[in-house]
Formats: sequence, structure tokens, C-alpha cells
Amino acid sequence: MFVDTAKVKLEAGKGGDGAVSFRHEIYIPKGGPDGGDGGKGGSIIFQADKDTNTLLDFRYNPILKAENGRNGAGQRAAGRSGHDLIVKVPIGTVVYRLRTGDAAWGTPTSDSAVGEDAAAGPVRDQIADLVKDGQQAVIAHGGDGGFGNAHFKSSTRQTPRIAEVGEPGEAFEAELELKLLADIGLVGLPNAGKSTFLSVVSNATPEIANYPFTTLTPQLGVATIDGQDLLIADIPGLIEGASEGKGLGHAFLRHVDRTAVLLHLVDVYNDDAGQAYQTIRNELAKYSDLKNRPEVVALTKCEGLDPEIIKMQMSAILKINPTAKIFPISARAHQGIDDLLRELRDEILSFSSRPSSVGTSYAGQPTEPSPSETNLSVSSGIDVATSEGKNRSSKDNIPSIPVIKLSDKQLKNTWQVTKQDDKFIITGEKIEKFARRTDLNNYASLNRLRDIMKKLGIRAELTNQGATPESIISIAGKDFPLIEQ
Ligand SMILES: Nc1nc2c(ncn2[C@@H]2O[C@H](COP(=O)(O)OP(=O)(O)OP(=O)(O)O)[C@@H](O)[C@H]2O)c(=O)[nH]1
Ligand SMILES: [Mg+2]
Repeated sequence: MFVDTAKVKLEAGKGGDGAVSFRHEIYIPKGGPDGGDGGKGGSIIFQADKDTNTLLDFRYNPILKAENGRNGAGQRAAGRSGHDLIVKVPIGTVVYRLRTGDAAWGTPTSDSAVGEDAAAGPVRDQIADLVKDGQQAVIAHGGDGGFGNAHFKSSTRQTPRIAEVGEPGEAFEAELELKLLADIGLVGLPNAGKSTFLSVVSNATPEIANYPFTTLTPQLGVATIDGQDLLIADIPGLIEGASEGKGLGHAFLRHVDRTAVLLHLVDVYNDDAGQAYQTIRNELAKYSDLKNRPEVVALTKCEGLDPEIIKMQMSAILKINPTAKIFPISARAHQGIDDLLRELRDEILSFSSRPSSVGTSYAGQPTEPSPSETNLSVSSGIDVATSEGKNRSSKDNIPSIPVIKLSDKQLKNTWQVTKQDDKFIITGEKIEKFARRTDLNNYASLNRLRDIMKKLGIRAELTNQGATPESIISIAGKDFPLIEQ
């Protein structure tokens, strides 16, 4: 079964806790601290795999967990790191992190939910697009292990009883979407001859039959013309109202969303080829910006047909779109196929150097690695990026306003205090990381966190905002009083 969308819950491994331990050796009466560090939690890594072609597995197995790191032990023994979980996904899988604002699941991202639209459901942030066989992306990071007490020895602190707890691994819900990567997308009414065309020009063996909706799942095939490979995606036929869910709906259009050019097949035996053409154009217009995608039209099943009929059908299409490029073909009799493939190849190449193509969703992935080295979308993708660069440089004459940016390190140190009911919520990369690693049940650890708050200036701000010693402070979901009661 072909499944091209899935929702999964991800839970990367927790880091192991650091140990509190002291050396006990026979001739060393007062051994120093020797608690080892906890191991790192395993991460969840997705890997594009050419032999995987559906997201079906995720429907059966919607929770992915990586192994936790082990705790540290005495004699400076570090805990073993948790194994990463490598998950194979089809090439063309796009991963979105869902931001539901639901604190019950996962750690919400610390940045504010820009553009959140309650009516439209959770906001999706694209976090990976796996377009090349073997390409990997860390989707959920494992937590760091906590330091053992051996780390906390100093001249003033000879017997530290502090160890950090391991950080939790990232946990969140993700949506996966398979968007096939191809140079050419086949569109047309059911029975137009799309799969037959694919079977004739490529090595693919799609199902073909004389009834509508033969093709139920997208298919890929590679055609070769003059030594160049063209990757073609065949999708189920569209009908009027597909965008409202009629027929098989227009959900499959996502598989031609990343193609450089559409091949629109129109059956010459239609009563009115113009109307058939218009129906599909209307449906394409309702799906993102596919109506602006370069298009070539093939009038199919033309073998042995009266040239007058072919001409009549071509002019019916030209009436709808006077600039349409129409090729009469017959897949069955192998007529007009090579000329059509050459035109498609030229379209792909010119698409790649067309500045106006920047900003289409296809061009939205310009710097991603290509699906295959020989595939023409290689040049499409990379050249699009270049043309965008050219556009930018033409604007270089405009005097630019200097923007002062914080360094990465400064950004990590920044924090914010917000009052929510009776609690003071503190956010900030560095302070949250420390808090996650603090064992609230360990008095010495908690006081270390309070020290760090003081050093970063948070304590002063809390007092400014009216915090009292009993006030509850909340950092990274951990609550404790400002001063030990
Ligand atoms: N005479 C003739 N028949 C053709 C030609 N190409 C396709 N057909 C026939 O048209 C019918 C439909 O072909 P398919 O390739 O399955 O059509 P499709 O567009 O993939 O249809 P769906 O998958 O249902 O959307 C089949 O009976 C094919 O044999 C052709 O060049 N000449
Ligand atoms: Mg078909």
C-alpha cells in the first residue's frame, strides 16, 4: 500500500545522569570525587533510502524512540551513550515539526509561535527535506549526559556532592509528507494515456487499462533522450472537482509539485479536447502555483487518425490557451515521442535559467542536493539558486542599513523573564539547558542553578519584577522557589 503522509511522535533518548561518588582506596584516606558523566541520549535520524517508497510503516508504528544514555558511575566511569535510531524514509520525504502549543506533549520550541493560526490547526515548521539516497538528517536530538561530581572539584570545593541529571531528549510530533522528485509530472483526465506514455518511454511498468482510475498510486520512471535522463512522475487522473475531493482528489498533485515541467495529456478522442484541457487547468489552478508551471501538451492516441480531426482538436486547445505547445503523439505506435521528449528536456533546461521561476514552490528548494546526478532537475535546482543570486546582486546599489547582530554565544546567554499568574517563567537557551540538567532533589545542584541565575543577572531582574524569596520560578518545566525555604 502506498501511503504518502504520516504523523509520528518522536522521542529522542534522555542523557544519562552524572554520578556522585568518592574514591575509596585502601591507602588513600580521603579520595577525591570520582563520579563519571552520564552518556548522551540517542538521536532520531532519518535517512533517505531508494528502496523505501512508502510511508506506510509509520502508520503502524507512529511512535519512534531512541535509546537513553546510561548513568555515570564511580571511578570516573562514563555511562554508555544511547544508540541513535536510524529510520529509513523514501527519497522526497519532507519532515515538519508540529507546534501545537500543547505542553502535554513534548518540549515546545522556545521561539514564539510566529504566525500561529488557531483555525488552521498546528503550525508546521519544515525541518528536513530528504532528497538524495543515503542523505541523513537528525530529526530529534538526544539529550546531553549530566556531568558527574568529578567535574565539580575546585580548590574551594573538595568534596562536591553535585552531579547533573541528563537532559531529556527532544520530543515532539512530526508530520511526514512524501513529495516525489521528478523533472516531469504527468497530468490529465483519467484514461488520457498517462501510464501508457510512461510505460513506453521508461522502464516503469504501470498498470494500464481502458477504464478511469487505473492508476491509484504515483509511479516514477526514467526516460532517456539523447543520453540525458528525465525523471517522470505519473499520478492518478484528475477530474472536475478534484480539489473538492472528487475522484481520487487532488492530493496526489503534491507529487508533481516539485517537477520542473508538467506534461498535460489530452485524449484526442474527447468530444471537445478544449474542454478536457480546461477542466484540468482549472484543477491545477486550485493547487498552489501549479498553473504557472511550464507545461507541454500531448494529444494522445493519434495513430491512424484523420489529420483534420487532430488539427481540429489542437485548435480547440489553442482557443483556451493560444500559447499552448501541443504535440500529437501515439504511445502505442511510438509516434511523436522523441520530439516530445526533446521539447520537455528543453523546457526543463530553460526553466532552470528563468529568473521568473524563482519563488515557485519547485524553486523553493534550490540549494537542496539533487535526486540523482544524471537527472536534469540537478541543473534546474542549482541554476535557480544562481538566478536568485543574480537578482539579489542587481539590488546591491541600494545602500544597506547596518544590522547589529548578537553573536551565537551572546544569543545563547540571553534570557527573558515573564510573569504568569504567580509564577516567574524564565526562558533562554543557556539557562534552560542548565535547568534541564539540574536535579531538583539535590540541594547542592539546585543551589548551583540559583548561582548561575545570579551570575547571568536573572536574579536582579526577578527582584525588579517583584519576586519574593517564596516566589516560584519555572525554567524548562522545572519549578522551584527562588530561595530555599
Ligand atoms: N489507441 C491508443 N490507445 C491508447 C494509447 N495510449 C493509451 N491508450 C489506451 O488508453 C487507455 C487508458 O490508458 P492509461 O495509460 O491507463 O490511461 P491513464 O491516463 O493512465 O488513466 P488513469 O490511470 O485511469 O488516470 C488504455 O486502454 C490504453 O491502452 C495510444 O497511443 N493509442
Ligand atoms: Mg494511469
